[in-house]
Amino acid sequence: MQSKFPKGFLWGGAVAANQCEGAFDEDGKGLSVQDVLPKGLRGARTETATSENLKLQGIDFYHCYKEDIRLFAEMGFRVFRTSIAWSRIFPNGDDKEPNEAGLAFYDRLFDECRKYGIEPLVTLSHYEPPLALAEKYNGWLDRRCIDLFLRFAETVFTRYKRKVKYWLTFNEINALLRAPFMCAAIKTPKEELTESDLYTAMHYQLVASAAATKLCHAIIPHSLVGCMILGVTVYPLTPAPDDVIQTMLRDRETYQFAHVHARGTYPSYLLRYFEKNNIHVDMTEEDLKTLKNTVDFISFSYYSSICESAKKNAAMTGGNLSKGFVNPYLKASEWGWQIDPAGLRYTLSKLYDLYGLPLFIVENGLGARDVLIDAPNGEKTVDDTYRIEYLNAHLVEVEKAIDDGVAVLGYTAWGCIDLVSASTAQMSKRYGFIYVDRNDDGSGSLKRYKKKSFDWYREVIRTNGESLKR
Ligand code: BGP
Repeated sequence: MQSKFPKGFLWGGAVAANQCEGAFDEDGKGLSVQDVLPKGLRGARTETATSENLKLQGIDFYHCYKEDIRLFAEMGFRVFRTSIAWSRIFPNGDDKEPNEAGLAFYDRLFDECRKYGIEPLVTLSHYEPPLALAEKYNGWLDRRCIDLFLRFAETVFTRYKRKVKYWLTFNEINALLRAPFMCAAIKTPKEELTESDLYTAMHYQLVASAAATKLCHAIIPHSLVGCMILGVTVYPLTPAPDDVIQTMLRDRETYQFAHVHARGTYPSYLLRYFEKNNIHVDMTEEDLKTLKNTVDFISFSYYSSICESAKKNAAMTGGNLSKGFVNPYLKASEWGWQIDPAGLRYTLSKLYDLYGLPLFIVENGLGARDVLIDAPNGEKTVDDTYRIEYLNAHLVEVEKAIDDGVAVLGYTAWGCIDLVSASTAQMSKRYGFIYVDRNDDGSGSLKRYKKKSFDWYREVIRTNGESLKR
């Protein structure tokens, strides 16, 4: 069958600085919130960075990036999504001057990408605000974080204006309401935060996102800026109207964020929610003007779907930050994330119907326990047929959405090289086309091996999707 993927479709892979770079205190880098979260997003924070945190070393991408990008180029990547660790550039978040060694690292990294014709797609904030912002400001509960973020954004836009065209502001911005320390460096325990606190922090990030979008367009006229949403896809558990209404309400928790970014205003249901619940958000006239700087595209992560119900007595499942009810029609990954390729088509179509902006799938993939085996050429490899099946099925659904008329800019498979998991901080939850020899106890040579999916993805990219099994 002839591929429906448009010419120039941006095929590639995605990582985040804190999950792969390591070198957590090298070349002047300050600590980020991730450096004190050794058990992942649900675990408790420690007072300072401890050696049990696998992220401190990551997969040593900070030193191995040349080898890794060469492997991405071998697969034919046209885009590589990563984040700039804010604390490499502004170690305390509020430093007057940026750290030149940190800036120089990303120069080298982006140059290496461009050498192979790979477009960098850069996330400004991927769950890694400087820890000092938590200590000194209580993070994004403080309005001054908007300006500090813009100082960071302006610095990197100016520095990389000839190297980076595609930018994302906040990774999975809607996660802030559930993980305020990790997303927004808010030190106060979540149980002690009021809804006014949480929505005020969210509002500050939305204003910062819009202001950064404006700034980016001014500094890099040909740039394209996107928001990034945790694409929680929700179905009613049954056709009971109460379940359908519950699903609609749950959907709004996700879509409200895309709405502000795409339309430049708060949706009326959210403003009413504030009013009815006595939620006071520190919102100025100036802020509302700033929000009018809307994004060029919407990006999102998609791993699974969940169900909603008005009755609260069914079995629960879900991804990192998205608990819901088990869908009896779907199987799940080893970590209980239900696998639903058609849900990706559904999500793409829904977002496009609502906002009409181009979409970018910037995370998708299967976390699995891979087993290293001997390869015929004397090397080692992984027979990850299960991953190929997962990715193939999802890409076929992306193609159907494109065929339906949805504008999709590209697809970056999550964790294209094995990295440390965000939710569990495990190394053994692997997503990559490239195996990294590192274990949960920190042992391993860090050597890279191509998995079976490596050749499979190379062929998908080479044929612009034609080789997919339909
Ligand atoms: C998303 C995050 C990523 C990534 C991914 C997979 O929510 O943006 O950083 O880690 O989920 O999750 P995990 O690593 O927990 O398997």
